[in-house]
Amino acid sequence: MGEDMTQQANAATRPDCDVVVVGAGFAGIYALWTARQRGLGVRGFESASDVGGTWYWNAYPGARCDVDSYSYAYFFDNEVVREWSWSDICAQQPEIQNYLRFVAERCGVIGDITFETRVTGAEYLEEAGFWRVRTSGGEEVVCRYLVLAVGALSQPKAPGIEDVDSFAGEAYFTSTWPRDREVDLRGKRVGVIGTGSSGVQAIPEIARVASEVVVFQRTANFVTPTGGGPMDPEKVAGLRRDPQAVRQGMRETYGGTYPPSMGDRRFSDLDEAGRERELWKAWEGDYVQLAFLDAHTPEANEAISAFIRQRMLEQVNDPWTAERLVPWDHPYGGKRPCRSDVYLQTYNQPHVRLVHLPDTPIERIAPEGIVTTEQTFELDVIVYATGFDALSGPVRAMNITGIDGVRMNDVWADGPVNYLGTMVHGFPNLFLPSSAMSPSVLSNMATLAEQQVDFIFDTVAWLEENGRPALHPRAESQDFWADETLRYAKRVPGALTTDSWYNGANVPGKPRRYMVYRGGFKRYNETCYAELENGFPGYELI
Ligand code: N01
Repeated sequence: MGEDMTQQANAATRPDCDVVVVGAGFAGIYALWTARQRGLGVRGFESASDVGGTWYWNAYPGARCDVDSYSYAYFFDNEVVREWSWSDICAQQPEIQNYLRFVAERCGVIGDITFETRVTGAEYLEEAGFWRVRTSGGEEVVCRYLVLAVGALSQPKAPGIEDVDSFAGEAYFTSTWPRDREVDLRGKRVGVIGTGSSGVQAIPEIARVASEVVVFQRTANFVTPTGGGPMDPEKVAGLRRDPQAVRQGMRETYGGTYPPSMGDRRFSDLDEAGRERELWKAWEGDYVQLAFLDAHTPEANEAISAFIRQRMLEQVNDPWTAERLVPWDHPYGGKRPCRSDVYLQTYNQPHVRLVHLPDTPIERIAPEGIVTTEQTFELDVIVYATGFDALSGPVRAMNITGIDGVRMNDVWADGPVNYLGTMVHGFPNLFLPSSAMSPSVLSNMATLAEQQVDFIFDTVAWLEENGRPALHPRAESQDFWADETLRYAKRVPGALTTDSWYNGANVPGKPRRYMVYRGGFKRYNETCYAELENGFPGYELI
């Protein structure tokens, strides 16, 4: 018997544990806890040296959450809800990471995690019906269920600029900001490439200390106020009174959030003056994107987009700069909108300058700085806020093989396919929370983490109760889900026509496929549980 066959034979009788969870962010921590609660033996692996996932790595100045802290938290445990107090409606990165450590410690899962260890690949052992997981530490672990809680925004995208390594100064990515030392930008000339949410949050903080800031913008984004500030004690008390009711209630909403403020009138019912009045009310209440009950219609979206553009123009003194900071090329929501109370005003400071790349593109990086078609900008530091190979990227970065040795990367060669955003045909008992085609980044990721992990472990419980070792979705279920994802995306103004990381357009060569399910959290949750209640008709049982 060859070595591999011997290993398979051993693995057939002796998995090392029931579940392996990869990643220790929101989904990973809750998956570890849930596995333990359900009496399953579990191991976790995390490439960082601490818990936090995205909130560990993105430690750039100004990093904070622009989903409010009333919702962006766990609700599975009443005591956690009652013991933790957020300092701001838009919590900062260090606070969110502390929170995740607090929860992981309180739930006793820290000891289950092997840190500073990357899972490099996993293969399905067909005979045994188990997964063999390989790590960067050279370890191999055989398990029955594999949960890849690797996040949606954890695979940084290469900037795609020539001679990046030639720069003689310091260079940082917002997505992997140094954690082991303070980055001192005081008095330095800093160039920032990228004006997505990370750039928009980092630029004002960098401008506070740098002597000169040059922002290299390829595409302008919508920027609206954050709604941040002190938590409302009454709202907090309401959450603490019955966390389970809040948890259930959030699953009944479109976005998986504590009911957000929103307009109570329909755009289509109002005249011009009425629309303007509602837009102002919403802007001042920090919910301009939800100014109307029918905010999703193209007509309402157009009015909302125009209104935000006007408010943006008013915040920037220099007309040339103002005009270029406004997104004229896509409607609100086509790309992921940004939120900041200070970003636009940053350009009113004399040491901050915008470079509009559509006019003068970057040619290359040079030892002294950034070279555009117009001039060379001499810099001490370059900050790349250039984004991620989002949603499918983190899974594609691993080497996963399923039934018949089929590779995930081959199955996903034309873009990710799955059913209900959690499982892929040919990869039994492999679960992918926070990956493509779930409500993911267009819902509250904290609520989604709990929902997906619950669904995964409810599926596992069903298998065990019914004496079935494994399941995976039918190929036709994946076709159905791809159609559903596309059907809902088509309803969203600009979703298919705007270049964005939602559809893979930000990564050169990545197949274009809309990767977020926009049917809403409630419908998503109901569709998942309809499968379970009906004995998984959309799946093949093994
Ligand atoms: O990344 P992005 P991000 N030359 O992809 C530009 C979440 N998040 O890290 O648009 C020049 O949005 C690129 O330009 P273009 C949130 O979901 C949440 O900022 O491709 N420019 C773009 O401007 C967010 O959406 C929070 O033309 C280049 C920028 O880099 C997601 O993370 C906070 C370039 C990348 O923007 C990703 O945000 C922060 C090049 N070669 C982030 N390559 C919260 O508050 C790229 N760009 C919860």
